[in-house]
Amino acid sequence: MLGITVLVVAVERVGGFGLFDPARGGDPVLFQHMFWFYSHPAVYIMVLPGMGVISETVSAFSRKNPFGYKAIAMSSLGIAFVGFFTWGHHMFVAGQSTFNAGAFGILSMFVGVFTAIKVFNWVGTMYRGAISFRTPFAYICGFLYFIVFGGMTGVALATTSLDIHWHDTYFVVAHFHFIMVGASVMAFLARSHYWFPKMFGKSVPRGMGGLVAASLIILGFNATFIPQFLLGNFGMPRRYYQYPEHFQALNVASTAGATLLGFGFLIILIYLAIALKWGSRSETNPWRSKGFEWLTASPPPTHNFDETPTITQMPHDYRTHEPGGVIRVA
Ligand SMILES: [Cu+2]
Repeated sequence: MLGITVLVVAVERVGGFGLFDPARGGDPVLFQHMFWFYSHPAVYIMVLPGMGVISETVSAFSRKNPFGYKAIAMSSLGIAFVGFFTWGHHMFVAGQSTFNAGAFGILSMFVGVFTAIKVFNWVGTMYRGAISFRTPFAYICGFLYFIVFGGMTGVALATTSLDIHWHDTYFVVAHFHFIMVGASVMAFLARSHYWFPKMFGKSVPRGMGGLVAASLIILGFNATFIPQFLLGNFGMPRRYYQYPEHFQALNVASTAGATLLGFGFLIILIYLAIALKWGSRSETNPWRSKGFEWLTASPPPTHNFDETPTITQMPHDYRTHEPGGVIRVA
């Protein structure tokens, strides 16, 4: 879709045809349709792998089989499918009919329903699990918070009457970042800590660095984007760098939050770089995970396995007792 759109723009500009340009008899709303038909599902390119990563990580750090595994898997397919029929929610004020707006609004809310199914099952996986509070678990909690907050503001934005007020304001920017940066980056951080020993054969440091960085990132993120929800609701449009005096305080708060966020990432970079250079060697499976990737050495040799491994358990089967692990299954 993106390729076709770029091609049509090129044909219009080089050939002088009027396809999108209203001055030449084209339709600019057609450009919006083509752009959002691609750009809405594009969000899921980033957040669906994050959801998959969290499903695995929740299971590993609760030492329990994922609760409602099939529901988690099917709701991913549901999001991927319905995501192709929601693009019109970006165009509620582009002269859409009431019927179209209502249909796009309801279809968009289905994404919220599928996400809620996942959240319920992730929390169900944690329930009565033997939770280990290592750094990745902090990011799992952050992820759950951001996806719930971001998801609920998404359902609100899919409501046409509310969207007319919030359209093209900072409210949309804040909602988008809660999902894209909040949820996706939390999943990325959870899994980069989790796979760090797998990738480099070095332990993730157990010091305070992980907790301090996670707190700075989660607090900083809220301080950055909650003021933007407020600014949007007060009517500050997006993509403007000048604004009336009374928006100043909230914009400064947002910048301060972004600074905290930056320091959080800096701390992670520093302690991971130190661990890489001077850290202790990690054991083969430091998290006692049942994932198949942990059956080989860390880091894995080029050929992965010396011989074909015999798989005796499913990758999330935490029912069996392992030395040193307290396993409780609901
Ligand atoms: Cu969208």
